[in-house]
Amino acid sequence: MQTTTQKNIPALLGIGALFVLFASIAIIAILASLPRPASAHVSDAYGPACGAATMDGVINADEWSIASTQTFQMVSPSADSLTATLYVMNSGYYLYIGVTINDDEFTPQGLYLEKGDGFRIDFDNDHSGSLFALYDDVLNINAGLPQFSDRHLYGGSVPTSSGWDVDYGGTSDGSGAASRVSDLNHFELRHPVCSNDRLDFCLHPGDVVGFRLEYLDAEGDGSFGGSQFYPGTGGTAIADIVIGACTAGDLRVYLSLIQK
Ligand SMILES: [Ca+2]
Ligand SMILES: [Ca+2]
Ligand SMILES: [Ca+2]
Ligand SMILES: [Ca+2]
Repeated sequence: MQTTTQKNIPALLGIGALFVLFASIAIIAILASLPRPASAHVSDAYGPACGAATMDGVINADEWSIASTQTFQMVSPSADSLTATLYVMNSGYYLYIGVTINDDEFTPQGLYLEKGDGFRIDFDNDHSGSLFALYDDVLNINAGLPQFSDRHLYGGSVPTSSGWDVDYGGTSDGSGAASRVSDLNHFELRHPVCSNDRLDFCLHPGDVVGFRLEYLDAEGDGSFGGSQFYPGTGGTAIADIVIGACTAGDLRVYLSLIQK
């Protein structure tokens, strides 16, 4: 003869299964509602990596050994694809970016490209998944002088137009240099993680900032050799940088300044 408790077991099991079902649905709903990262692919994420480098236009293997690094083919709508290696790291004060690219010459001045070969780096400051928002940070590093320029999206008639921060009430923050090393063009720059200039991004440890590289190739005769992009050509082709909690690197930067 079954006890009352034994008789209720099937009912209890049914209630338990229903509870598990509803709990699963609730968890799935919560996960679906959480904010998702911007469109970048996980393989296009750099950092966190803590370090600092000397801005002399030479990507020295030792100084960039700690950096987050990838080698890839640039994407070009009109020219043969070049191969680039990107290095990313940060100290407590600066974000450091280095790039080498197998351009066949280093051209400091062109007819269309006033400062010759160079990278334009567009940032998606708020990690929204789209480039070219007003005041988004833009950095340029060129073969010709001045090699480094701190810029921003200023909202001109051409949506992708950038202007110098110093021409719009901002400040020039950071430095960089470029040179020809063996059969590669080397570019390196640094920019404050948070400069307090409204025309720059302000990032903190753990923050993710999106970016896109555009290489503007000046040919040896001064003509325009075309644009090359990474990770892609569109305004939503964006790779990510994760800012590290890098207090030790900051000390190294300040020490080098004190020693000068
Ligand atoms: Ca260097
Ligand atoms: Ca600035
Ligand atoms: Ca800027
Ligand atoms: Ca070139």
